[in-house]
Order: sequence, then C-alpha cells, then structure tokens
Amino acid sequence: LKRVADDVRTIPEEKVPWFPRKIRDLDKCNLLITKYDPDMDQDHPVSKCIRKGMIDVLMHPSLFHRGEPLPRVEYTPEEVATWREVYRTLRTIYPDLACRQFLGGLQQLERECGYGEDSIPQLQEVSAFLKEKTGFQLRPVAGLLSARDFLASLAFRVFQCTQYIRHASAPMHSPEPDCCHELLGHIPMLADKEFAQFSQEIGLASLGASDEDIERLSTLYWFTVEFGLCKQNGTVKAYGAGLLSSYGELIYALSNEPEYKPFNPEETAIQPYQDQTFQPVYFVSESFEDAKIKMRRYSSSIQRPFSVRYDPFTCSLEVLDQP
Ligand code: TIH
Ligand code: FE2
Repeated sequence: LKRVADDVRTIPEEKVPWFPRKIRDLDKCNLLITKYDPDMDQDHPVSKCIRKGMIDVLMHPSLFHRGEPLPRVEYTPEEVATWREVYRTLRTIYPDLACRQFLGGLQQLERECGYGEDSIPQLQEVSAFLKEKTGFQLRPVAGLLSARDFLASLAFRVFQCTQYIRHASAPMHSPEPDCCHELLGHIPMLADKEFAQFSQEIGLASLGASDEDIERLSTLYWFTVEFGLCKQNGTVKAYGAGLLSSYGELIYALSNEPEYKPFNPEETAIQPYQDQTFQPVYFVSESFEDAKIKMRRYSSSIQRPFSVRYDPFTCSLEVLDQP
C-alpha cells in the first residue's frame, strides 16, 4: 500500500488537491463535518435544519448559485426570544469592546438592513446588503464545513452561513456556529472593504494547498477572523466573530485574564486551539493593516506549483503555472 502511495506522489499533477475555479464549482464544496443525524438529540441545533426552509439546503445544497433565492426561515417565537436576548446583551457592550470597523458595519445594518432585537435577519436581505458593500455573498450551509471547502469559498467572496439558532438555554456562548454567530459576529466585519479583502486572501492562499497548509491556514483563520484582537487608539478591541457573538467570551477575552500574544503568522499558525470552550490565548494585531501585510507575507511563503489570480468580472480564477 505504501509503495502505491509513493508512486502516486511522483506524478506531479496528483500532488495538487482539486480546487474550485469558477463560482459554480462551489456546488462541490459542501463537505460537512457535522451532518443531520436522525438519532440525535432533538434539541441539538443541527437537528433544527430539518425544519421548513432549511430542508432545501440539506437536500439541494447546489441550488444556491443558480439564481435560486436564499431560503427564508420562519423562526419560532422562542427562537426570536433567544435572538433578542443575545442582541440586547451584546449591543450594550459593543461600543466599549468592538473595533471601529465592526461598529460601523453594525450601524449600517441597523439602518439599512433591518437589524435589531425584534427579528432575526434573513440571509436573503443580508446577502444583498453585503454584495453592495464589499461584493461578498452568502450561501446557506447545513452544519460545520470542512476547512478546505469553507476556505475555498472565501476565495470567491462567498461566505457559507448556518441558519439555525443556538439553544435557548445557552444564549451567551455556543460551541458551534449558529445564525447569531454569523449575523452578529461575521456580517458587520464582512461589510468592511479591507476586512473583506483580508478574508478573500486567506481563501485564495488555501486553493490547492496541502492538508498541512490547510491546517495552518485554518488555525490562522481561527485566531484572526474568529478570535482576533487588535489595537485601536491605544486600547485592545475585538474583531473576531467568535468573540463578537458570545457575550461570555467577549467579556473574558478583554478582561486581562487570558494570555495575549502578538500576532505573528508563523507562531499563530501552529498554536493549539480550543473549540468547545473559551480560548486560552488570543493574538493581538498592531492594526488591520499590519495583520494584512503579515498574512500576505505568510501566504506567499506557501509552496504551490502554480499561482492564482481572481478575476472579479467573471468571478473565476486564472491559474498560472510557474516554470
Ligand atoms: N462561540 C461562538 C458563539 O458563542 O457565538 C460560536 C463559534 C465561533 C467559532 C466557533 S463556534
Ligand atoms: Fe465563524
């Protein structure tokens, strides 16, 4: 068996894992880590995917780049009450703890996209809003995706979003992404041009990368886009979505209790992370600009036998072989 594997590795083309080249290839980027399991606890958020509206996502994940509108979800009064509690508690601490870009994005969403505590925004409207601001669009997903597929979609400015909501018993922290996390954590940041560019560049760096490089890139994504802190006017603010959607962890992360390290891609990429409870360590960037420059330098050090260029007119990639 080992000999066969070695043989395969000597064929150059076989070394590069498949990656999407056109936006419609994202139809094939839907490998789920968590899937609907009929035997699972009915209260688990993923089991709610089966509800009306979300069933389409499970059955026809490929519909959503063929002009099909994003499915609307009718949330129950209990779910709206959970959203209200999450929104209200977080909204009061954002002005002190969230970065400038986040606050600007959230204000725009409140003015132009119906954000508020009374109803859970629908992906359809939010996607149209983002498309106008930064060209990002949303795609519904039925659970946690593989890192490779999730990162690949970022290369096309597509953000894959869950639509179900966390359980009512734990509004202040959820171990898995849910719509509070996507809508409150990620969307305001994705409305910022510089941050949108930063996100897309991580995606572009991931295309066709080795499994080891995907692991390092997703760790970098984790400690920046999900749990990143940055300095602004002499104080440390949160820009990571996993912090900005969790009242408990946002307070904790900026409390001086955890360990802080300066953001440095080589070190950050190999830091062990925690996905069941709060992070033991957070990485602080000097500024967005600084994070972007360091991340670019890191990405260009990843060895690939080709380079990619994104063509925004056709939403597709030009792949250039390197001699
Ligand atoms: N912990 C976040 C929250 O409570 O909103 C959700 C997640 C972010 C990243 C992974 S899980
Ligand atoms: Fe996330």
